[in-house]
Amino acid sequence: MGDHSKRAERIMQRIDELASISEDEGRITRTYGTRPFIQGRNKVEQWMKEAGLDTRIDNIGNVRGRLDSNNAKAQTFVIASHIDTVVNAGRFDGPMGVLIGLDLAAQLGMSGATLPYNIEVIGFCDEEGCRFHTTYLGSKALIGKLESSLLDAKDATGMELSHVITQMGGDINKLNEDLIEAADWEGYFEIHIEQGPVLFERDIPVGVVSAIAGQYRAGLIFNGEAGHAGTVPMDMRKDALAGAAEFVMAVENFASKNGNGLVATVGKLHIINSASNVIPGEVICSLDVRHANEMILSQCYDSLQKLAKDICEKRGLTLDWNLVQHTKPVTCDEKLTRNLKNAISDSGYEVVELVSGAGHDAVPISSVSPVVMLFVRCYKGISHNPLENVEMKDLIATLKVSDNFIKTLIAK
Ligand code: HGY
Ligand code: MN
Ligand code: MN
Repeated sequence: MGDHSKRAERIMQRIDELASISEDEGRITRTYGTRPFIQGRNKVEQWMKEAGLDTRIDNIGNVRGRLDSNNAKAQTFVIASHIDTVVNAGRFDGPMGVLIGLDLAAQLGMSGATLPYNIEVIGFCDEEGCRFHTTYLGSKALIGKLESSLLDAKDATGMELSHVITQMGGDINKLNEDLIEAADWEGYFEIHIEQGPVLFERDIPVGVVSAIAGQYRAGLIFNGEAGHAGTVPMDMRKDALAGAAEFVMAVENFASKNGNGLVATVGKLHIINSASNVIPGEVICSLDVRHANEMILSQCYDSLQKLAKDICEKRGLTLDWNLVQHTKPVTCDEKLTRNLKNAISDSGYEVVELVSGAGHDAVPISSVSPVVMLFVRCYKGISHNPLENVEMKDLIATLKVSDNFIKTLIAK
Protein backbone atom coordinates (compact mmCIF):
# COMPACT_ATOMS: atom_id res chain seq x y z
CA MET A 1 0.00 0.00 0.00
CA GLY A 2 1.72 3.21 -1.28
CA ASP A 3 3.53 5.80 0.78
CA HIS A 4 1.16 7.13 3.45
CA SER A 5 2.53 10.69 3.43
CA LYS A 6 2.21 11.05 -0.34
CA ARG A 7 -1.31 9.64 -0.22
CA ALA A 8 -2.24 11.98 2.65
CA GLU A 9 -0.86 14.96 0.76
CA ARG A 10 -2.97 14.15 -2.29
CA ILE A 11 -6.07 13.74 -0.11
CA MET A 12 -5.39 17.08 1.58
CA GLN A 13 -4.93 18.76 -1.82
CA ARG A 14 -8.25 17.37 -2.96
CA ILE A 15 -9.96 18.48 0.25
CA ASP A 16 -8.67 21.99 -0.42
CA GLU A 17 -9.70 21.84 -4.07
CA LEU A 18 -13.26 20.86 -3.11
CA ALA A 19 -13.28 23.57 -0.44
CA SER A 20 -12.57 26.17 -3.14
CA ILE A 21 -15.92 25.33 -4.77
CA SER A 22 -18.74 27.15 -2.95
CA GLU A 23 -22.10 28.89 -3.30
CA ASP A 24 -20.78 31.73 -1.16
CA GLU A 25 -17.88 34.12 -1.60
CA GLY A 26 -15.20 33.60 1.09
CA ARG A 27 -16.82 30.64 2.83
CA ILE A 28 -17.61 26.98 2.11
CA THR A 29 -21.22 26.12 1.31
CA ARG A 30 -22.25 23.30 -1.03
CA THR A 31 -25.85 22.36 -0.40
CA TYR A 32 -27.82 19.69 -2.23
CA GLY A 33 -28.48 20.30 -5.92
CA THR A 34 -26.85 23.70 -6.30
CA ARG A 35 -24.41 24.38 -9.15
CA PRO A 36 -21.35 24.36 -6.83
CA PHE A 37 -22.60 21.09 -5.30
CA ILE A 38 -22.77 19.56 -8.80
CA GLN A 39 -19.36 20.99 -9.69
CA GLY A 40 -17.80 19.48 -6.55
CA ARG A 41 -19.54 16.15 -7.08
CA ASN A 42 -18.34 15.97 -10.70
CA LYS A 43 -14.80 16.65 -9.48
CA VAL A 44 -15.06 13.64 -7.15
CA GLU A 45 -16.39 11.51 -10.03
CA GLN A 46 -13.41 12.54 -12.16
CA TRP A 47 -11.00 11.47 -9.37
CA MET A 48 -12.86 8.17 -9.08
CA LYS A 49 -12.47 7.58 -12.83
CA GLU A 50 -8.74 8.41 -12.62
CA ALA A 51 -8.47 5.77 -9.88
CA GLY A 52 -9.93 3.21 -12.26
CA LEU A 53 -13.28 2.87 -10.52
CA ASP A 54 -16.44 2.17 -12.47
CA THR A 55 -18.34 5.39 -11.71
CA ARG A 56 -21.89 6.69 -11.89
CA ILE A 57 -24.14 9.43 -10.58
CA ASP A 58 -27.37 7.86 -9.37
CA ASN A 59 -30.83 9.37 -9.61
CA ILE A 60 -30.84 11.07 -6.21
CA GLY A 61 -27.42 12.54 -6.99
CA ASN A 62 -24.89 10.37 -5.11
CA VAL A 63 -21.50 9.92 -6.79
CA ARG A 64 -20.44 6.26 -6.76
CA GLY A 65 -17.29 4.37 -7.73
CA ARG A 66 -17.01 0.55 -7.77
CA LEU A 67 -14.30 -2.06 -7.83
CA ASP A 68 -16.04 -5.29 -8.78
CA SER A 69 -15.04 -8.65 -7.37
CA ASN A 70 -14.68 -11.33 -10.01
CA ASN A 71 -17.14 -13.38 -7.97
CA ALA A 72 -20.45 -12.52 -9.66
CA LYS A 73 -22.35 -13.46 -6.50
CA ALA A 74 -20.21 -11.27 -4.25
CA GLN A 75 -21.84 -8.88 -1.79
CA THR A 76 -20.83 -5.23 -1.60
CA PHE A 77 -18.76 -3.44 1.04
CA VAL A 78 -19.35 0.32 0.99
CA ILE A 79 -16.87 2.99 2.13
CA ALA A 80 -18.62 6.34 2.19
CA SER A 81 -19.43 9.72 3.66
CA HIS A 82 -21.10 12.87 2.34
CA ILE A 83 -20.05 15.61 -0.10
CA ASP A 84 -22.66 18.20 0.82
CA THR A 85 -21.86 20.74 3.52
CA VAL A 86 -23.57 23.04 6.01
CA VAL A 87 -23.49 26.80 5.43
CA ASN A 88 -20.08 28.36 6.21
CA ALA A 89 -18.71 24.86 6.69
CA GLY A 90 -15.35 23.41 7.49
CA ARG A 91 -13.34 21.60 4.77
CA PHE A 92 -13.31 18.14 6.36
CA ASP A 93 -16.87 17.27 7.49
CA GLY A 94 -17.93 14.75 4.82
CA PRO A 95 -15.46 15.15 1.93
CA MET A 96 -12.52 13.85 3.99
CA GLY A 97 -14.24 10.46 4.45
CA VAL A 98 -15.15 10.20 0.78
CA LEU A 99 -11.63 11.07 -0.40
CA ILE A 100 -9.96 8.66 2.03
CA GLY A 101 -12.39 5.96 0.84
CA LEU A 102 -11.42 6.75 -2.74
CA ASP A 103 -7.73 6.48 -1.81
CA LEU A 104 -8.28 3.09 -0.13
CA ALA A 105 -10.13 1.78 -3.20
CA ALA A 106 -7.42 3.12 -5.51
CA GLN A 107 -4.77 1.31 -3.46
CA LEU A 108 -6.82 -1.90 -3.59
CA GLY A 109 -7.22 -1.53 -7.36
CA MET A 110 -3.49 -1.01 -7.86
CA SER A 111 -2.59 -3.91 -5.56
CA GLY A 112 -4.44 -6.37 -7.81
CA ALA A 113 -5.74 -8.06 -4.65
CA THR A 114 -8.49 -10.61 -5.10
CA LEU A 115 -11.65 -9.00 -3.81
CA PRO A 116 -13.99 -11.31 -1.90
CA TYR A 117 -16.65 -8.63 -2.39
CA ASN A 118 -17.33 -5.58 -4.48
CA ILE A 119 -15.99 -2.38 -3.00
CA GLU A 120 -18.12 0.73 -3.57
CA VAL A 121 -17.02 4.24 -2.63
CA ILE A 122 -19.92 6.69 -2.30
CA GLY A 123 -20.12 10.45 -1.86
CA PHE A 124 -23.62 10.93 -0.45
CA CYS A 125 -25.43 13.96 -1.83
CA ASP A 126 -27.30 15.23 1.21
CA GLU A 127 -26.36 14.22 4.73
CA GLU A 128 -26.68 17.66 6.31
CA GLY A 129 -30.20 18.37 5.07
CA CYS A 130 -29.48 22.11 4.93
CA ARG A 131 -31.56 22.90 1.86
CA PHE A 132 -34.64 20.77 2.41
CA HIS A 133 -34.25 20.06 6.16
CA THR A 134 -34.43 16.36 5.32
CA THR A 135 -31.19 14.66 6.27
CA TYR A 136 -29.75 11.48 4.73
CA LEU A 137 -31.47 11.87 1.30
CA GLY A 138 -28.63 10.05 -0.50
CA SER A 139 -28.16 7.20 1.97
CA LYS A 140 -31.93 6.68 2.37
CA ALA A 141 -32.31 6.44 -1.42
CA LEU A 142 -29.42 3.93 -1.55
CA ILE A 143 -31.35 1.54 0.71
CA GLY A 144 -34.74 2.24 -0.84
CA LYS A 145 -36.09 4.03 2.24
CA LEU A 146 -36.55 7.57 0.94
CA GLU A 147 -40.09 8.53 1.96
CA SER A 148 -41.95 9.64 -1.20
CA SER A 149 -43.54 12.46 0.85
CA LEU A 150 -40.09 14.07 1.02
CA LEU A 151 -40.19 14.67 -2.74
CA ASP A 152 -42.66 17.50 -2.03
CA ALA A 153 -40.34 19.15 0.50
CA LYS A 154 -39.70 22.77 -0.40
CA ASP A 155 -36.53 24.84 0.04
CA ALA A 156 -36.54 28.49 1.20
CA THR A 157 -37.43 29.63 -2.34
CA GLY A 158 -40.37 27.21 -2.55
CA MET A 159 -38.61 24.89 -5.02
CA GLU A 160 -39.58 21.25 -4.53
CA LEU A 161 -37.07 18.47 -4.00
CA SER A 162 -38.54 16.48 -6.90
CA HIS A 163 -37.83 19.41 -9.21
CA VAL A 164 -34.20 19.66 -8.07
CA ILE A 165 -33.68 15.91 -8.59
CA THR A 166 -34.96 16.25 -12.15
CA GLN A 167 -32.96 19.42 -12.70
CA MET A 168 -29.81 17.46 -11.74
CA GLY A 169 -30.64 14.82 -14.35
CA GLY A 170 -32.21 12.29 -11.97
CA ASP A 171 -35.51 10.47 -12.58
CA ILE A 172 -37.73 10.43 -9.49
CA ASN A 173 -39.45 7.31 -10.84
CA LYS A 174 -36.15 5.41 -10.99
CA LEU A 175 -34.82 6.11 -7.48
CA ASN A 176 -35.37 2.49 -6.54
CA GLU A 177 -33.28 1.27 -9.47
CA ASP A 178 -30.16 2.55 -7.69
CA LEU A 179 -30.45 0.81 -4.37
CA ILE A 180 -28.16 -1.86 -2.93
CA GLU A 181 -30.59 -4.56 -1.82
CA ALA A 182 -30.45 -5.50 1.88
CA ALA A 183 -29.21 -9.01 0.99
CA ASP A 184 -26.28 -7.58 -0.98
CA TRP A 185 -24.63 -5.65 1.85
CA GLU A 186 -21.38 -7.01 3.33
CA GLY A 187 -20.74 -3.91 5.44
CA TYR A 188 -20.35 -0.14 5.65
CA PHE A 189 -17.28 1.83 6.74
CA GLU A 190 -17.32 5.59 7.33
CA ILE A 191 -14.34 7.73 8.25
CA HIS A 192 -15.28 11.10 9.72
CA ILE A 193 -13.87 13.87 11.89
CA GLU A 194 -14.92 13.48 15.52
CA GLN A 195 -16.54 16.93 15.65
CA GLY A 196 -15.99 16.75 19.40
CA PRO A 197 -13.06 17.49 21.76
CA VAL A 198 -12.19 14.04 23.18
CA LEU A 199 -9.43 12.95 20.76
CA PHE A 200 -7.95 16.45 20.79
CA GLU A 201 -7.97 16.65 24.61
CA ARG A 202 -6.49 13.14 24.98
CA ASP A 203 -3.94 13.69 22.19
CA ILE A 204 -5.04 10.56 20.27
CA PRO A 205 -5.23 10.62 16.43
CA VAL A 206 -8.17 8.28 15.87
CA GLY A 207 -11.07 6.71 17.75
CA VAL A 208 -13.64 3.96 17.23
CA VAL A 209 -17.33 4.89 17.22
CA SER A 210 -19.31 2.57 19.53
CA ALA A 211 -22.71 4.18 18.89
CA ILE A 212 -24.39 7.14 17.20
CA ALA A 213 -26.84 9.23 19.24
CA GLY A 214 -30.49 9.31 18.31
CA GLN A 215 -32.05 12.63 17.35
CA TYR A 216 -35.32 14.47 16.99
CA ARG A 217 -35.57 17.49 14.68
CA ALA A 218 -38.71 19.64 14.75
CA GLY A 219 -39.96 22.86 13.15
CA LEU A 220 -41.94 25.17 15.48
CA ILE A 221 -44.14 28.19 14.75
CA PHE A 222 -45.06 30.55 17.59
CA ASN A 223 -48.21 32.43 16.55
CA GLY A 224 -49.06 35.68 18.40
CA GLU A 225 -50.52 38.99 17.27
CA ALA A 226 -48.55 41.59 15.34
CA GLY A 227 -49.12 45.05 16.77
CA HIS A 228 -47.88 48.60 17.07
CA ALA A 229 -44.78 48.76 19.30
CA GLY A 230 -45.83 52.19 20.52
CA THR A 231 -49.47 51.68 21.38
CA VAL A 232 -50.09 48.16 22.71
CA PRO A 233 -49.66 48.03 26.52
CA MET A 234 -47.27 45.32 27.73
CA ASP A 235 -50.01 43.32 29.49
CA MET A 236 -52.12 43.16 26.31
CA ARG A 237 -49.48 41.79 23.96
CA LYS A 238 -49.22 38.39 22.24
CA ASP A 239 -45.55 38.71 21.42
CA ALA A 240 -44.47 35.64 19.41
CA LEU A 241 -40.76 36.48 19.70
CA ALA A 242 -40.87 36.88 23.48
CA GLY A 243 -42.58 33.48 23.65
CA ALA A 244 -40.00 31.88 21.35
CA ALA A 245 -37.17 33.51 23.30
CA GLU A 246 -38.55 32.13 26.57
CA PHE A 247 -38.65 28.70 24.92
CA VAL A 248 -35.06 29.00 23.66
CA MET A 249 -33.86 29.72 27.19
CA ALA A 250 -36.06 26.94 28.59
CA VAL A 251 -34.48 24.46 26.14
CA GLU A 252 -30.98 25.41 27.23
CA ASN A 253 -31.96 25.25 30.90
CA PHE A 254 -33.72 21.88 30.53
CA ALA A 255 -30.82 20.22 28.68
CA SER A 256 -28.16 21.71 30.95
CA LYS A 257 -30.07 20.61 34.10
CA ASN A 258 -30.66 17.12 32.72
CA GLY A 259 -26.96 16.54 31.97
CA ASN A 260 -26.33 12.80 31.28
CA GLY A 261 -25.39 13.46 27.65
CA LEU A 262 -28.61 15.19 26.57
CA VAL A 263 -28.08 18.04 24.09
CA ALA A 264 -30.79 20.33 22.72
CA THR A 265 -30.38 23.24 20.32
CA VAL A 266 -32.46 25.93 18.68
CA GLY A 267 -30.25 26.60 15.66
CA LYS A 268 -32.63 28.58 13.47
CA LEU A 269 -35.02 31.37 14.40
CA HIS A 270 -36.88 33.56 11.92
CA ILE A 271 -39.23 36.48 12.66
CA ILE A 272 -41.90 36.78 9.98
CA ASN A 273 -42.49 40.38 8.77
CA SER A 274 -40.01 41.71 11.28
CA ALA A 275 -39.72 45.45 11.88
CA SER A 276 -38.32 47.41 14.78
CA ASN A 277 -41.67 49.07 15.52
CA VAL A 278 -43.85 45.97 15.20
CA ILE A 279 -44.62 43.45 17.94
CA PRO A 280 -43.65 40.10 16.34
CA GLY A 281 -46.75 38.16 15.40
CA GLU A 282 -45.11 35.00 14.02
CA VAL A 283 -41.77 33.33 14.74
CA ILE A 284 -40.44 30.10 13.18
CA CYS A 285 -37.68 28.16 14.88
CA SER A 286 -35.96 24.75 14.80
CA LEU A 287 -35.36 22.27 17.60
CA ASP A 288 -32.63 19.59 17.60
CA VAL A 289 -32.59 17.12 20.53
CA ARG A 290 -30.10 14.23 20.89
CA HIS A 291 -29.20 11.41 23.24
CA ALA A 292 -27.55 7.99 23.01
CA ASN A 293 -30.50 6.34 24.83
CA GLU A 294 -33.82 6.19 22.96
CA MET A 295 -36.03 6.20 26.07
CA ILE A 296 -34.33 9.25 27.60
CA LEU A 297 -34.35 10.98 24.21
CA SER A 298 -38.09 10.47 23.69
CA GLN A 299 -38.96 11.51 27.24
CA CYS A 300 -36.92 14.71 26.93
CA TYR A 301 -38.41 15.50 23.52
CA ASP A 302 -41.93 15.15 24.96
CA SER A 303 -40.98 17.34 27.97
CA LEU A 304 -39.68 20.07 25.66
CA GLN A 305 -42.87 19.93 23.61
CA LYS A 306 -44.90 20.37 26.82
CA LEU A 307 -42.68 23.28 27.86
CA ALA A 308 -43.41 25.03 24.55
CA LYS A 309 -47.17 24.45 24.94
CA ASP A 310 -47.16 25.81 28.53
CA ILE A 311 -45.27 28.94 27.47
CA CYS A 312 -47.75 29.54 24.64
CA GLU A 313 -50.76 29.01 26.91
CA LYS A 314 -49.39 31.45 29.48
CA ARG A 315 -48.78 34.08 26.79
CA GLY A 316 -51.96 33.57 24.74
CA LEU A 317 -49.96 32.27 21.77
CA THR A 318 -50.70 29.25 19.60
CA LEU A 319 -48.05 26.72 18.67
CA ASP A 320 -47.54 24.69 15.48
CA TRP A 321 -45.17 21.79 16.13
CA ASN A 322 -43.91 19.75 13.16
CA LEU A 323 -41.64 16.71 13.68
CA VAL A 324 -39.18 16.72 10.76
CA GLN A 325 -37.00 13.77 11.69
CA HIS A 326 -36.61 11.10 14.34
CA THR A 327 -33.69 8.68 14.15
CA LYS A 328 -33.06 6.17 16.92
CA PRO A 329 -29.59 5.62 18.40
CA VAL A 330 -27.44 3.19 16.38
CA THR A 331 -24.93 0.67 17.75
CA CYS A 332 -21.96 -0.07 15.49
CA ASP A 333 -21.30 -3.68 14.43
CA GLU A 334 -19.36 -5.71 17.02
CA LYS A 335 -17.20 -7.78 14.63
CA LEU A 336 -16.24 -4.92 12.30
CA THR A 337 -15.58 -2.68 15.31
CA ARG A 338 -13.36 -5.35 16.85
CA ASN A 339 -11.39 -5.57 13.58
CA LEU A 340 -11.06 -1.79 13.52
CA LYS A 341 -9.82 -1.72 17.10
CA ASN A 342 -7.21 -4.36 16.18
CA ALA A 343 -6.19 -2.28 13.16
CA ILE A 344 -5.69 0.74 15.45
CA SER A 345 -3.58 -1.15 17.99
CA ASP A 346 -1.65 -2.94 15.19
CA SER A 347 -0.84 0.53 13.86
CA GLY A 348 0.58 1.45 17.25
CA TYR A 349 -2.14 3.77 18.48
CA GLU A 350 -4.19 3.74 21.69
CA VAL A 351 -7.75 2.45 21.16
CA VAL A 352 -10.49 4.74 22.44
CA GLU A 353 -14.25 4.27 21.92
CA LEU A 354 -16.59 7.23 21.46
CA VAL A 355 -20.33 7.79 21.11
CA SER A 356 -21.07 10.09 18.20
CA GLY A 357 -23.33 13.02 19.07
CA ALA A 358 -23.35 13.92 15.39
CA GLY A 359 -25.53 12.03 12.95
CA HIS A 360 -23.94 10.28 9.97
CA ASP A 361 -25.08 8.40 6.86
CA ALA A 362 -24.20 5.26 8.83
CA VAL A 363 -27.49 5.82 10.70
CA PRO A 364 -29.91 4.91 7.88
CA ILE A 365 -27.47 2.36 6.43
CA SER A 366 -27.43 0.51 9.79
CA SER A 367 -31.00 -0.64 9.07
CA VAL A 368 -29.69 -2.95 6.29
CA SER A 369 -25.98 -3.42 6.97
CA PRO A 370 -23.42 -3.77 9.74
CA VAL A 371 -21.72 -0.37 10.14
CA VAL A 372 -18.35 0.65 11.51
CA MET A 373 -16.97 4.16 11.93
CA LEU A 374 -13.51 5.61 12.48
CA PHE A 375 -13.24 9.07 14.03
CA VAL A 376 -10.31 11.35 13.22
CA ARG A 377 -9.08 14.02 15.62
CA CYS A 378 -9.94 17.57 14.62
CA TYR A 379 -8.68 20.84 16.08
CA LYS A 380 -10.36 21.39 19.49
CA GLY A 381 -13.30 19.32 18.17
CA ILE A 382 -14.48 22.33 16.20
CA SER A 383 -16.80 21.57 13.27
CA HIS A 384 -19.59 23.21 11.23
CA ASN A 385 -17.15 26.11 11.36
CA PRO A 386 -14.38 27.27 8.99
CA LEU A 387 -11.89 26.69 11.82
CA GLU A 388 -12.42 22.93 11.40
CA ASN A 389 -8.99 21.37 10.88
CA VAL A 390 -7.20 18.01 10.63
CA GLU A 391 -3.43 17.76 10.79
CA MET A 392 -1.44 15.87 8.17
CA LYS A 393 -0.03 13.50 10.83
CA ASP A 394 -3.59 12.45 11.75
CA LEU A 395 -4.48 11.88 8.10
CA ILE A 396 -1.41 9.65 7.84
CA ALA A 397 -2.43 7.80 11.02
CA THR A 398 -5.91 7.31 9.56
CA LEU A 399 -4.50 5.82 6.36
CA LYS A 400 -2.26 3.42 8.31
CA VAL A 401 -5.20 2.24 10.42
CA SER A 402 -7.55 2.01 7.44
CA ASP A 403 -5.01 0.00 5.40
CA ASN A 404 -4.76 -2.49 8.27
CA PHE A 405 -8.53 -2.61 8.58
CA ILE A 406 -9.02 -3.20 4.83
CA LYS A 407 -6.36 -5.93 4.89
CA THR A 408 -8.40 -7.80 7.52
CA LEU A 409 -11.51 -7.22 5.51
CA ILE A 410 -10.32 -8.74 2.24
CA ALA A 411 -8.40 -11.53 3.92
CA LYS A 412 -11.81 -13.20 4.41
O1 HGY B 1 -26.28 17.31 12.42
C1 HGY B 1 -25.53 16.34 12.37
O2 HGY B 1 -25.45 15.58 13.29
C2 HGY B 1 -24.70 16.08 11.16
O3 HGY B 1 -23.68 17.03 11.07
N1 HGY B 1 -25.51 16.12 9.99
MN1 MN C 1 -20.73 14.96 8.54
MN1 MN D 1 -22.05 17.93 9.52
